[in-house]
Amino acid sequence: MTGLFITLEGPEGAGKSTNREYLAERLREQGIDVVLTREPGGTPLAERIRELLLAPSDEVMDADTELLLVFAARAQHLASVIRPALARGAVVLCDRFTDATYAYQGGGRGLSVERIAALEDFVQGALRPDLTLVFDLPVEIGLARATARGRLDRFEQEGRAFFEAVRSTYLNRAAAAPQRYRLVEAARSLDEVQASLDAMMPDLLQRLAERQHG
Ligand code: T5A
Repeated sequence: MTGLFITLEGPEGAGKSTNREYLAERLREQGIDVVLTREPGGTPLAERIRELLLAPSDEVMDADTELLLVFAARAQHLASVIRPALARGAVVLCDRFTDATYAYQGGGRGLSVERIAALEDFVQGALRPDLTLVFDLPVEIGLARATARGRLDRFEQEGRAFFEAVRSTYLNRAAAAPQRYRLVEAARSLDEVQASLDAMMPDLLQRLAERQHG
């Protein structure tokens, strides 16, 4: 694998999608092959699983069903998009990945870390992101941004305690492995957030060069 796998994480409305586009532009300016993708989703089949996960429904989805659907979509995404892109040397910028499973199904739903880790090993083998940007902001600001956009999906209909647990899971994971995670203070203006992403660019380029030249 000569590419670089970068994931963007954080609660609802943190600005992951907006800044994923921005980072992709900055990298493409340098002539880098960039693949933009997202989870759950990223392939036609995985996007169908996304619809099942996000659509509000009268039938309560069991937490284990949710966990297995997330990893089923991920298996397809890895096989069809992520692994081939990394093999040809691209930078993969992925909006959410397995940290979201630890945050939402672990922190939010209360499933055990061991159960998630077992599926992570089964589906991903040794593959983990090279770098994870955690967009952090107070829950009420993120929910206000998501709400301003319109109809809420199944996750966005959860209560505040759920999102506080999501946020603290992200922060704890980032604190436990500082070499892999970078915290981005996402409550600031978009210009300020993007200036902090610009400041990370030399590190990203160096990591990619090291990967490609051994
Ligand atoms: N999920 C996912 C799991 O439960 N387990 C898993 O394993 C995975 C992979 C996916 C859902 O699936 C769950 C988690 C999620 O609930 P999603 O739509 O992909 O849903 O994720 P969301 O976080 O809901 O996406 P959002 O679009 O709400 O959040 P983003 O991408 O963080 O935010 P973005 O960029 O779309 O911005 C939201 C709004 O805020 C504005 C933007 O213009 C936009 O209007 N904004 C700012 N405004 C002011 N200042 C800034 N700095 C701003 N940055 C963005």
